Amino acid sequence: MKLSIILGIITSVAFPGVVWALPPRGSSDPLVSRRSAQLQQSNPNTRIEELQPEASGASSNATIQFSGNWSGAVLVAPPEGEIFTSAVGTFTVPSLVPNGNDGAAAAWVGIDGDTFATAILQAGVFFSVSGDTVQYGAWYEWWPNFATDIDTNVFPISAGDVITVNIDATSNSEGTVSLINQSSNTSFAIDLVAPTKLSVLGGQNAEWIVEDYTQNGGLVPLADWGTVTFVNASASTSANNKISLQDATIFDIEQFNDILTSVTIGSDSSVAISHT
Ligand SMILES: *[C@@H]1O[C@H](CO)[C@@H](O)[C@H](O)[C@H]1NC(C)=O
Ligand SMILES: *[C@@H]1O[C@H](CO)[C@@H](O)[C@H](O)[C@H]1NC(C)=O
Ligand SMILES: *[C@@H]1O[C@H](CO)[C@@H](O)[C@H](O)[C@H]1NC(C)=O
Ligand SMILES: *[C@@H]1O[C@H](CO)[C@@H](O)[C@H](O)[C@H]1NC(C)=O
Ligand SMILES: CC(=O)N[C@H]1CO[C@H](CO)[C@@H](O)[C@@H]1O
Repeated sequence: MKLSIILGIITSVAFPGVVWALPPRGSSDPLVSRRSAQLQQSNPNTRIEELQPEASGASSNATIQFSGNWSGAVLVAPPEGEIFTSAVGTFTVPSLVPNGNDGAAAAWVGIDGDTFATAILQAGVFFSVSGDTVQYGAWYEWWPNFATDIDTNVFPISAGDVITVNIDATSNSEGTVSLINQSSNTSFAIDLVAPTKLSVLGGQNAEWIVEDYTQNGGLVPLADWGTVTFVNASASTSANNKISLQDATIFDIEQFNDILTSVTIGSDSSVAISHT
């Protein structure tokens, strides 16, 4: 489904359902409205170029950078002469608690969208808190399309579900994304095509991310998701090489000079992404 909305290079987000016009404090308007009524989009990485490694609590030799939107691990280039053709990772859906601070975020696995900024093939799970309501849902997106939410009657998501996301590019303009619920051994898969000629994949980046996504063109307030840890994470290339997270670049979300996340590469196949 292509929504015919002309996007600037960087605008909306992939997740159905949260418009974030911030009401005045004390207003009873929900900060996070029903996702299904909104246009959500996961976007390319907005890198913040200055490096502040001392602020990051680096626990490995991974390079740390800051982003307005992305926290997590990015393989920023495939081996010479190869391209990334798949990325996989497994995470447990975090349990969000209504705490008076409405917000949302999305955990996903994808190909491209960092240094290669004209396409992203991705899928994952969003989580949002609005008042007393916590919502979870799975989605997929080939940027610059908006996110498509997967019907929760078909693939319901709950806190504690162990979800494996597989992203497979079968060509630069075709791919398959799948989500597997390890808790019940059920799955959802769909074939996608590049939404435009300009959004073919480059296979230059592979990533495991928790994102501050956009809704109706504005960033959602970031929810406190605690920690999302991707495990069994790796990418594969056109030469059938399996690439670990060993040399991934770490991104932390920085907004208004505040560093909002803490990211740690725990092993060559895992990355823990915490809201701080
Ligand atoms: C970082 O790199 C140095 C030098 O290559 C190495 O001795 C050290 O073990 C590395 N540390 C980690 C945490 O990987
Ligand atoms: C995953 O499995 C658990 C346990 O059976 C179930 O509660 C949950 O709704 C399932 N989620 C999906 C997305 O199928
Ligand atoms: C999970 O489902 C797949 C496909 O339906 C099946 O082949 C596999 O045996 C199942 N695994 C378990 C542990 O039930
Ligand atoms: C990670 O992979 C190992 C080996 O295939 C498997 O035993 C384990 O269950 C996986 N972990 C998760 C959380 O899927
Ligand atoms: C694509 C997108 O939404 N980019 C946003 C990332 O975050 C910064 C602020 O931290 C916004 O200014 C960008 O618009």
